[in-house]
Amino acid sequence: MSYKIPAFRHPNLPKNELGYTTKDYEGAVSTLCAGCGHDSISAAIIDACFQMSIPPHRVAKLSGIGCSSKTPTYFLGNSHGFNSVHGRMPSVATGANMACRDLIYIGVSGDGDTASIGMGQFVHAVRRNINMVYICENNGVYGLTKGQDSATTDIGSTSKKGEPNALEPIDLCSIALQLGATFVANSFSGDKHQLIPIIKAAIAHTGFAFINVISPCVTFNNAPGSTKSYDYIRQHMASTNTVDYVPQAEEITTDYPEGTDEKVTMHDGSFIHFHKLDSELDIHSRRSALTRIKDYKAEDKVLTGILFIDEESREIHDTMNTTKTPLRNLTRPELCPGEAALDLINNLHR
Ligand SMILES: Cc1ncc(C[n+]2csc(CCOP(=O)(O)OP(=O)(O)O)c2C)c(N)n1
Ligand code: SF4
Ligand SMILES: [Mg+2]
Repeated sequence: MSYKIPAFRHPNLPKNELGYTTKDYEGAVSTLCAGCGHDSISAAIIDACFQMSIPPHRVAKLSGIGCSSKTPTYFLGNSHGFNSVHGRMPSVATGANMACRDLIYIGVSGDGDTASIGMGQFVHAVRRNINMVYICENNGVYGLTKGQDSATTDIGSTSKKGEPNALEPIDLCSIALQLGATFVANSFSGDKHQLIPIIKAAIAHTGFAFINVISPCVTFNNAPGSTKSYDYIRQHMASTNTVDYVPQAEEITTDYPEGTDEKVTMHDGSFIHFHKLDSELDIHSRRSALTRIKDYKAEDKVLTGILFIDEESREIHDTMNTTKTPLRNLTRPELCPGEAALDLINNLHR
């Protein structure tokens, strides 16, 4: 049986600055299991893009393979998309971004896709500071292939039919921080009030923005012994901060309380306003973020929120001094400047 999203929507749905409603940011109907955390993340991406009034044709969605990697079909149906090979999303995103820097790149991956087969690709996308949002929908399990433990499964955690996991997990936020990621956040699919502003901030960030989202797999990893279940995360989640994303030129009407508040200005003039719940966390310090992740883990807590931002981030195009023109728009004389230019280069090497 095939399903279709009904075309009818309430006529008074709110519109954004472009005159679009959330319907213009939706995709095909999801075929994931009912209650899967990944669907909530898709909904958060839809809301974030709608609220930021992003023209859908300016977004390119990329993914690998997995239930998580299927999700770009379920959001932003009017955007560009490329569903690649297991673990290969970062290289496809890198190539697309190098060829055209004008688009907003949203990569979606899973914990298997990122922390196992795709780890080699992930680390280089971080290191190169590719200007993209990278969302790892982390359920601590290989959902699509029916529930094997992944590299992010905690020690002692049990999936539906498995034995307690014996191996140390990989903490992707810590890895991203150590490799120099310029934006790192951790969140939970069941907390859209936290996740939506984080996604908006990540889109506004210049450079590689990594968001690890704990996203329970209701079919294979929502059992009482699992540390990635809805119950476990709700009981062990601790937020570092609450975040407001304030677009450039928007009037500031919110009355922010003094004290543990902080304003971070983004390259485009928009800013993120933090209300810090953990006064020990300095969001400009990698060391502070790494220490706090460990501290909370030792107390059996999952630290969520934006953990680190580098306001001075230089994305790869700035570092490599590449052309601002998308490659498809370069003309023949620009690509092939002639014999005199070639002679000049050759003479430099003589
Ligand atoms: C090269 C290759 N190896 C293995 C597979 C089988 N495979 C498909 S999805 C997957 C794991 C998916 O896990 P994850 O990335 O965590 O996504 P989830 O389904 O949990 O969202 C594997 C091993 C594959 N498709 N391609
Ligand atoms: S198997 Fe798990 S990850 Fe895959 S759609 Fe179902 S609940 Fe989601
Ligand atoms: Mg997974």
